[in-house]
Amino acid sequence: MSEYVERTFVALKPDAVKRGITGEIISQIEDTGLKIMGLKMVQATDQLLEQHYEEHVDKPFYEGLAEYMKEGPIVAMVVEGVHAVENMRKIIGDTDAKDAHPATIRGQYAHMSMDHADESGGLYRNIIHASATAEEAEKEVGIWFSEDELHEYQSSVESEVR
Ligand code: 3AN
Repeated sequence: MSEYVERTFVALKPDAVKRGITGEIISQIEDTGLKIMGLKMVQATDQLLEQHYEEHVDKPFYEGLAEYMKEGPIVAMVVEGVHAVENMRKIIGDTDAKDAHPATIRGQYAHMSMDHADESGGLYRNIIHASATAEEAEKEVGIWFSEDELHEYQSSVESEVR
């Protein structure tokens, strides 16, 4: 496999599931040609979140972040494609929805700012997560998926390239 073909972990967070916009978001990801290799609905637990957000566990916002991520189920996905990590990060947009370009998923479906959420003691909801680096992607795919939940097949886009 080409070194440029990567897998990344994507989570449609509880606010996306509750708002009923997971289908629209998945469509947008599929429209780019990126391939879904795994997809399931999961209720996050403290144990999963402590592994996933290992670098944030001691931060002041962690408690609120964990509360938000447990508000309902998430839709967890593994997405594969050429430069999938970088492509997915571009598609989702900046972490702070107020800075996210309007064409990105966070820009389309969220507007809240982290400063406002922090100041008002509210939860900061931003719709979607995608791994930031290839190393983070490998770790996160391993936390949320087992090998037998990932499906190998050739997408139409891949047949076009070859
Ligand atoms: P990303 O999810 O874009 O990689 P990270 O890793 O910096 O962003 O942060 C992980 C998650 O933690 C964010 N998606 C956001 O929900 C939450 N978060 C980060 N910083 C703050 C903050 N200052 N206040 C509230 N939530 C935050």
